[in-house]
Amino acid sequence: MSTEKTLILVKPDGVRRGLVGEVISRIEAKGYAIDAVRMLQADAALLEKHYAEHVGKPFYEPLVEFMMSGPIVAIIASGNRVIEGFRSLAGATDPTVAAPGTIRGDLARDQGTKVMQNLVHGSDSPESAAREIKIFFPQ
Ligand code: IDP
Ligand code: MG
Repeated sequence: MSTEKTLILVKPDGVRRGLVGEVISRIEAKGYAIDAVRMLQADAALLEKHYAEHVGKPFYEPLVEFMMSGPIVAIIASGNRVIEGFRSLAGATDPTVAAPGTIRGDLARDQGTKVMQNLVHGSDSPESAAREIKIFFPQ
């Protein structure tokens, strides 16, 4: 059985606020391995691939603008059930109601913007993880 992998992003709000180390610490403290880390500036074409399921939704354009507003940090983490485990560490999409103890619940809040600024992304299935890892780590 090969160890499961997931694609995690620290979004521009997390990088701006100096929370890259905090996010990586929580992943490591939970016991997952950090396999790769890369800082990059996303462009519209990359984000259209990554967020293909959201193209056309009302928050899509604000999402792309937000995700291009500064550098992001892409991380591959691994461990048994890491996809589900990181989603649990991240908390609910809406930071206002994300549970305390989670990354979004502890560290993010509503900023009054059209897109929810919620610090992190985590793949939601093995298929998404494989697809997203190829987008951010093409080599
Ligand atoms: P997830 O990041 O928790 O998996 P998704 O539904 O995949 O949530 O949405 C991708 C990102 O788009 C979210 O993390 C959030 O930044 C933003 N988003 C999702 N739904 C909404 C919404 O209804 N309003 C504003 N922004 C949203
Ligand atoms: Mg998602």
